[in-house]
Amino acid sequence: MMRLYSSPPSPFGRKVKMTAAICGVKSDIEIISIDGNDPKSAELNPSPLNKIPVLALENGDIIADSRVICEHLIDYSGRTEILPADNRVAYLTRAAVADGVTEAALLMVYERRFRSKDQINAEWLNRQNRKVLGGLEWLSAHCQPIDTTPTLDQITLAAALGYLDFRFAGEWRTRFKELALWLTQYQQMVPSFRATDPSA
Ligand SMILES: N[C@@H](CCC(=O)N[C@@H](CS)C(=O)NCC(=O)O)C(=O)O
Repeated sequence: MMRLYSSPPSPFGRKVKMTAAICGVKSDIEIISIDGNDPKSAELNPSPLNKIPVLALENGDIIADSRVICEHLIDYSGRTEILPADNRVAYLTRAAVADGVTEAALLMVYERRFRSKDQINAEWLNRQNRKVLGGLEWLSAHCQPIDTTPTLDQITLAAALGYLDFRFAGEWRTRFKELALWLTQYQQMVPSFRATDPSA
């Protein structure tokens, strides 16, 4: 049994959980919940960076970060259509841009969470917000309709948009209507997206 260290609100953890479900390997993975704000819980985390998600294999090896875990699960399950060999770099680039949106949004959340009110840097927040908006603009122009099985870039995009819904009250939806429609389609087609909704 593999062990996935994660937490329900983590967008990168959600991406991995959806990938595991879509690959059909969910039952091979035990989920260990980590609360990064609780030092006792964080001690359980085998990641040398103390980040989540991280996957521990039966032989004790760890796999990080979420991108590598997803690629591992796709290889392990043999579900290669989730990351097609044709145009692989284009799929990985769309996934990297969607992850970049999540990273920028996460940095905005951390700026407000870990700094006192008078330390919060508005220019830093704007800088990250421009990355979120620029990323969404680009993804809106490059996202693909979902076929029977979502691909890794689409799973990553859904995790990013789901995080914006969760932490920023879905503000992106008025400006990016096509992405909002796309996410509705994804939500209808992918049960693991609904099952991993952090606000449910
Ligand atoms: N690039 C990493 C990012 C992981 C990440 O930033 N995880 C957050 C939670 S969603 C975390 O562990 N934050 C704790 C910290 O940065 O100390 C990945 O794709 O897994």
